[in-house]
Amino acid sequence: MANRWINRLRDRDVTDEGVYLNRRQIMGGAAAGIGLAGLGQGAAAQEALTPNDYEDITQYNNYYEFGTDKGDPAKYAGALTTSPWTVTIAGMVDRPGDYAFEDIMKAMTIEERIYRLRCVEAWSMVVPWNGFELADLLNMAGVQSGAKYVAFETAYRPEEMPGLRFPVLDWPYVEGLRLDEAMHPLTIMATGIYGKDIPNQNGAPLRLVVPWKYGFKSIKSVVRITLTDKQPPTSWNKAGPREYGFYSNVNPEVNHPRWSQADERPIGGGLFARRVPTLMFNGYEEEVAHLYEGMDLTANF
Ligand SMILES: Nc1nc2c(c(=O)[nH]1)N[C@H]1C(S)=C(S)[C@@H](COP(=O)(O)O)O[C@H]1N2
Ligand SMILES: [Mo]
Repeated sequence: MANRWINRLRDRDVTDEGVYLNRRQIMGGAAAGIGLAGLGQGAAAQEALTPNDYEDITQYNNYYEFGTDKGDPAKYAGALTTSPWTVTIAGMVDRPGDYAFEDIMKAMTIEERIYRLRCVEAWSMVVPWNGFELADLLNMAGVQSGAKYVAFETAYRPEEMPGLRFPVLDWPYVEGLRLDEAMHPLTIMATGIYGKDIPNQNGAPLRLVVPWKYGFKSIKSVVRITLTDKQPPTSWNKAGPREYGFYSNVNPEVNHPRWSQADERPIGGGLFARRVPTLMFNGYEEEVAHLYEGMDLTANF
């Protein structure tokens, strides 16, 4: 299954890939292109991933604070003021406080990670993110021993976010991870795409990316991170608890109550693009399956 996926991605337009490889050479040492070299099949699969076009990644978005159509975020998210930006780190940490985005960037190592993004709506993309490991940020704040979960919150700006007028979700958008998921080396805070600052519609100036979970876990434009000993509420789970669980790991064997999760539609493949099989943990099974050992993934969906 993994091979079919890789081959299909390689069949895509080589022009964009050529431009991209060229850019990677320009970026030199900063662009390793491989998140976890040497971690077996997952890393091998990742090396072979061909990213979607910049166009696809930045014009087809989910960011409901700016509207529910896929084109709305690109149209309206420009209104979001992303500088200055402060991330409040609170709860069970040794060094709580308001961290300026620039200070975070100075302290972090920016890497490139080419990850699959699989939306719960059954479409997918491959995105070349730039960002840093969330673990590095959490360690900077000093996680206390009793902490078990990490809660995240998106900016709440009614004057800049037209979508907040509609009660689609209980705003602000909130998400959460178990601490071991948050500390996993695949989990990043993305600050760029294709080597440029991340566009507003993709979650500027920094957004979570958890590649083995459905896209809605990857919360955008984060203003608050709270370490806690209780499982935090999450926006989609509050909106539809039977449809969206806390874990929301990509799993082709656990269907959404209203549609199959066995396969997906890669964005950028054109109108008649074939669907491709969805991979367990979105292709990151080797890296993350151990986090869920002994858990019933149907009950903990
Ligand atoms: N704050 C916020 N974060 C969000 C969303 C949102 O509506 N609001 N949508 C989520 C969903 S459903 C997906 S699939 C991804 C999409 O990320 P992208 O637009 O960068 O592809 O962002 C996630 N993060
Ligand atoms: Mo999504």
